[in-house]
Amino acid sequence: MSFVQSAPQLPDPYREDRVLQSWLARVLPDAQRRAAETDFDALAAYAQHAYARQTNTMRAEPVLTNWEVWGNRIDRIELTETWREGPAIAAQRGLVADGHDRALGEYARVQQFAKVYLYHAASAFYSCPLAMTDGVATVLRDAPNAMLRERILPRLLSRDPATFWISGQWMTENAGGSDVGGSETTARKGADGNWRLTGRKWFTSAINAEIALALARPEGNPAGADGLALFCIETRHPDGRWNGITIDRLKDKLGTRELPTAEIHLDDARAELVGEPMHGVRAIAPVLQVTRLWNAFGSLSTMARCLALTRDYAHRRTAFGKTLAEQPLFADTLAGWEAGFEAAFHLAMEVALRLGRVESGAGDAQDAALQRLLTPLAKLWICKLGVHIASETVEAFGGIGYLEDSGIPLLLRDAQVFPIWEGASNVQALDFLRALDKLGIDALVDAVDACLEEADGVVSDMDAEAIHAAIRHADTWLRDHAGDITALQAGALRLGTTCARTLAAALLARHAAWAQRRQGDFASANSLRRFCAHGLDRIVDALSGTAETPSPFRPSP
Ligand code: MFK
Repeated sequence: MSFVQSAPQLPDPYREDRVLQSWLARVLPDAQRRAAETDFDALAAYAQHAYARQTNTMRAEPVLTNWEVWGNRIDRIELTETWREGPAIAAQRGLVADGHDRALGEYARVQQFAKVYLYHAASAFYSCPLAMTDGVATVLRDAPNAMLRERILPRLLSRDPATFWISGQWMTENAGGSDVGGSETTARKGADGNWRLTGRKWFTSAINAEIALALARPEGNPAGADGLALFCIETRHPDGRWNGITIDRLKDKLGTRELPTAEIHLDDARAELVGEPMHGVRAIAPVLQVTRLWNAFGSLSTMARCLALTRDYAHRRTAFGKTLAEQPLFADTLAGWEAGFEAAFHLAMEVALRLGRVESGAGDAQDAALQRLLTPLAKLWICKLGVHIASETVEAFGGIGYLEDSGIPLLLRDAQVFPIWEGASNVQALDFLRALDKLGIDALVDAVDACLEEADGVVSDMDAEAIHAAIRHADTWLRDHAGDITALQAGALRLGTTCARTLAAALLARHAAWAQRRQGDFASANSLRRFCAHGLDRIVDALSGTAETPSPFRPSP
């Protein structure tokens, strides 16, 4: 028998994750961490179980049956095994409930997102409806409609699988996923006082959800985003029939293939108005803020999976007389991805921390500003980084990494959804610009300064100077272009990426200093050095990348 390579094994995603362990040790109070550890361990065990199963069953997908044999329309969805397990795990482990649990105080969101991070890569994107459910709970919590608060919300926050419901979020129509102001779905108030929605929704993920929030235009309202209103739909009648919904087909997607994403028609679907019969985009914005943070954590979870498998494989695979881990270039390459991942982890966790502080009442204006500014930054940079690291992982596994049944291509295909889902990177960059217009950049500059002050004496002058220089450049660039909306928009992604990387570096510096002083651990400091060496500033020349740059596809004048 010739040589057979042993397959990579997944180490314990909780106990063996240095970055998570170290961050929790610094931030989460000991008693709270101990209390949460049963769930952390259970989610890690589930991840290992699901990984072992997934390597044997690569192609599980949901099945839509539109018609039963006698000719009745049924639109039945059969879910995959991982999806059938989803409600019990989500409810019992508090994947949504924790984030809204006032008893967890300002750390509610941190605890919740640590769980999301542990669960996502095992969830076959059951995390998608959980993200939407979390966002919808955030809206319903403050909704003027008491029925929604009293009847629906407790189900979204339930820790009992028997009563737990998930929610969809139906915004996207054929006319636009980004520009939703052109939505064509109409809302009509009947003589019985009930609202009925009619139209077509084009990307309804988790169509098996019990409820969904949907945008629709009440009859007589003006065109544009402001004329839309936000509605809550229970997808089925109490007897199980669909509530004015037909499922045309499931989308044939590059990744996320266990997630049933549908095209649907609404035909007089009964709905509840969430608040006022206008300003629907403003009303749904909190959903976007929450789901975008889930995206960042989903991408981090994928990266952690990529890195864990690659690192394990690097100790199994021998080439040219050494393991890959002993090959200087392989080790250097891997350390580069790990540094980026670690910085990204700190950025996402900072958003979770600030969100929890704001929601629990422990936060101040600085927390609120940072939460608003950092959410689109985390989404735009971390989700792109996830695609890069997943792509590098395929390469690290060589030919086997290109084969479906290694499970590695799945990581890349799934990672690619994050920069698209809930607003593409350019949409995030423009959202960041809008938030800057309202809040200014001072909160970011102050946050960087505060981190560097805490890191003083431990982090090298060179790293500190690089971080300072990058945030000052962003500040100056903004002032230099104040009022020039074309230049600001053209540079928004470069500016956003620079700010994301710089904040991430500053947060990592603060943590590295803590880990070095308190635990004698230099790992984060090493990551910081490497991350800074890759350069923080992506703004470059203000003119590059604008419409004035000559295109290679146009003939020269
Ligand atoms: C795992 C799943 C896989 C399945 C495959 C997925 C494939 C992709 C499927 C999709 O289609 S995902 C795409 C989902 N779409 C989005 O995420 C929306 C992207 N577009 C945006 O984010 C736009 O910026 C947005 C629609 C929110 C707003 O555009 P508009 O129409 O120009 O409105 P405007 O005037 O900017 O904002 C309206 C109000 O909302 C304003 O409040 P006021 O009325 O008080 O002024 C804004 O301040 C507020 N707002 C907007 N974005 C906000 C926000 N508030 C807080 N946070 C935000 N992020």
